[in-house]
Amino acid sequence: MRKPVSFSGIQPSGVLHIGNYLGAITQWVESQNKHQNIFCVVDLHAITVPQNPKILKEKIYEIAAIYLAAGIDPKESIIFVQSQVPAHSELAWILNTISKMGELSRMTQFKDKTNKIKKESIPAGLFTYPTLMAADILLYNANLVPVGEDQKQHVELTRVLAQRFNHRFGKTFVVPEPVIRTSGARIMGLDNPEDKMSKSAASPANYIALTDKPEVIRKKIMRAVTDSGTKIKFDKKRKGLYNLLTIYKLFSGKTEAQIEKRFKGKGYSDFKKELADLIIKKLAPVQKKITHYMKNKKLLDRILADGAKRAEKIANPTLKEVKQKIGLIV
Ligand code: ATP
Ligand code: LTN
Repeated sequence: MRKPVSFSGIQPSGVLHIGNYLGAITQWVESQNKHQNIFCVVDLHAITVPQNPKILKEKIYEIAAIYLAAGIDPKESIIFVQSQVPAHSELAWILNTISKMGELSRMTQFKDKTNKIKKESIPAGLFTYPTLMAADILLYNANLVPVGEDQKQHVELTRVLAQRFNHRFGKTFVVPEPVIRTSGARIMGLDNPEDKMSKSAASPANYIALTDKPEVIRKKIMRAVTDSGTKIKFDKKRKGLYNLLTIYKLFSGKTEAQIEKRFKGKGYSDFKKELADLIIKKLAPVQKKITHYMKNKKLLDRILADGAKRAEKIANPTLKEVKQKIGLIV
């Protein structure tokens, strides 16, 4: 039987942190034999807000390097850059013609990203961002779209557009399902355990970037917000400590009971020191691989070119069918 197709994308902007790693990337690696996975570096989405061209280029490579370093096998999965497969832009344009101003205006990400901008200055690309995301997903007839809660609304809109197109022009697209992780890790900010760890956080003290150096990791963990308690226990009410213990649990693979036993009678400082050591140790091989790929741009170029070629084999026939159905000459 054909494996379900899973499509996900990460924008090459900001820094990837251990929240993204533990909450998303490691799950994707684990699902490699269950799904046909397609991982996209969505550079055309990143430019919906101003980017420095030199930094953007490095970030595009870095996301690809992180996918690979985390263990995504480019032979099993497809890893590619969105702008290298022109079908994305073409289908996005066609989907724009069946999208409504009303539904795009209702997207909460659009509202959040534009609430401080004067209406006449809002970049049109921010407004049509979701139609490009719909194109990403629909080109591959993806069944599953693993995303964070904040992206659920965009996947819902993708479903609406797929259904609208199918209704008007005949069955063409698979209607995808969002996959939102409900159990497991939602890593919280180190400086504020009330909110999730986020790459758009105001301060770098909020997160541990996958590329943070050992001394930076140690400093950030030692300074992480906890409470005035003393016992090392998994207690959801003690949010800061609970978050650090969760990070320990995910990186160590130990059970909560094992961890509580290990730190019985020990203080926060001992625990934090061990946690920092553990993160440093677990990230070291990943970081080494990221550096390896970043120093070998030619290798990355080759992997990405191969990924784009394989992506086009799926995307181009879908685009062709779409063009035929709407009456274009192909
Ligand atoms: P931002 O906060 O700027 O929106 P982000 O750090 O949430 O960015 P995304 O690109 O939105 O990053 O998320 C990429 C993936 O990482 C998503 O699947 C999302 O669910 C996951 N993720 C992001 N932050 C966390 C977190 N703190 N804990 C667990 N998973 C996370
Ligand atoms: N908008 C998403 C990134 C993204 C995506 C996609 C995710 C672009 N296209 C297609 C899943 C499927 C974000 O900002 N996290």
